[in-house]
Formats: sequence, C-alpha cells, structure tokens
Amino acid sequence: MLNLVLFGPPGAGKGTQSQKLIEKYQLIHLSTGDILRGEITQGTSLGIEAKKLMDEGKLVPDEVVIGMISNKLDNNSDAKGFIFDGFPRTVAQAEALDSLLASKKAQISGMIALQVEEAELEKRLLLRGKESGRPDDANPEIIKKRIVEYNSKTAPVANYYEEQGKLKNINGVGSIEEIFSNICQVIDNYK
Ligand code: B4P
Repeated sequence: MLNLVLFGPPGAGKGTQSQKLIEKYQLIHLSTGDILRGEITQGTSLGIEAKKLMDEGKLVPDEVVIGMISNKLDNNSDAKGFIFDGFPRTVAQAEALDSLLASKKAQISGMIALQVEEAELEKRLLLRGKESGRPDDANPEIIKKRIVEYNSKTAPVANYYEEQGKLKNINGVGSIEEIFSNICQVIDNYK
C-alpha cells in the first residue's frame, strides 16, 4: 500500500501534482482543503465554522480535520493507497495520522516536500485568486498570514517525518511536468 504525504507551503503545487499522481498510481486523493471547501459549499455547520478561519488564513482545529480524515480512511478500506494533500498540517495531526494508519496495519511510505520561495508562492496564489475568486487567495495580507501560519505550525511536520527517515525534498519551481517526473522517481523507489 502506497501512502504518500504531499507537503509544502500554500501554493507550492500540492493540489496540482496530486491530480496527476492519483491518475498514474491509482491512489485516493485526500485533500483537507478540498473537503473543507466542500463543507462550505454545502453550508454545513462545520463548513460555516471552517470558512471563518480559512478566510482569515488560519488553520482549522486539529480534531475537526483528523475526524474528516478518519472517516475517509474508513470509507475507502479497499484503496490501493492514499495521497494526503494539505494534511497533516501540525505535528498533532501527523501523530494522529500514524495512529489511524497503524490501526489499519498501514503506515506512511514517505513525505514529498515541495520547496518554493515565498515571493513565488504569493505570485501564484494571487493569480489563482484572480482566476478562481477563492477568498483566501484574493488578498495579499491573508496570503502572508497563511505563510506565517505555515512557518510556525506546519513546517515542523517535515522534521517529524525526517526523524523517521521519510522526508524527501523536491524543487517545486519549474514546469508542472518536470516536477511531476521528479516526484514519480521518488515514488518508484518506494516500491
Ligand atoms: P489548501 O486547500 O490545502 O490550500 P493550499 O495550501 O493553498 O493549496 P495548494 O498548495 O494545494 O495549491 P497549489 O499549490 O496546488 O488549504 C486551504 C486552507 O484550508 C488552509 O489555509 C486552512 O485554513 C485550511 N486547511 C486545509 N487543510 C487543513 C489542515 N490539515 N488543518 C487545518 N486547516 C486546514 O496551487 C497553487 C497555484 O499554483 C495554482 O493556481 C496552480 O495552478 C499554481 N501552480 C502549481 N504548480 C505550479 C508550477 N510548477 N508553476 C507555476 N504555478 C504553479
């Protein structure tokens, strides 16, 4: 079973690369950002709470996203593997994910961390904000807050996997195809 964490700051290309990877490796894509946006669109109470935080560039509480991932794992028990995109975003989420997988006699195969500098992230997110109208991408101040939140709460998750010998850094700047091919080389070594 291939269980991949695709990691990186907001705008690093996690969602973009996930779309290509699920097709090639037939994995289930679990993006907490997408699941949360789905809850917002449906107007659920979880979505209403999450929207306030996301629009301010803040993280949603750990217990909420851990519960969402736990449900998805239970509902896809016959999957060949998963891509975790935008999760775990805190060390507490990483620990919870290890426990959830261990209870299913599975584990994380590896983390691929996309490296992109801040100026490039801001440029990409502002462009997406203009094109898609995504509220958390539309405002430079909110984008800066998301990056600060990433540096303080999410970046330590890379150390968590590095200590387990599971971290691989990949340059996230370049063409989408070039980055995809570098990620595939790493994944093919897991097998
Ligand atoms: P996410 O939906 O995960 O948002 P993201 O990090 O901005 O997306 P991503 O990194 O996938 O974007 P991509 O690079 O593909 O989270 C949104 C919010 O949800 C968070 O701020 C938080 O509030 C909440 N949340 C989600 N998960 C959570 C969790 N686990 N715990 C707590 N809160 C959580 O794309 C960016 C742009 O770059 C695109 O327009 C793309 O076309 C472009 N791009 C991609 N690759 C490129 C390349 N190589 N060159 C040029 N442009 C490229």
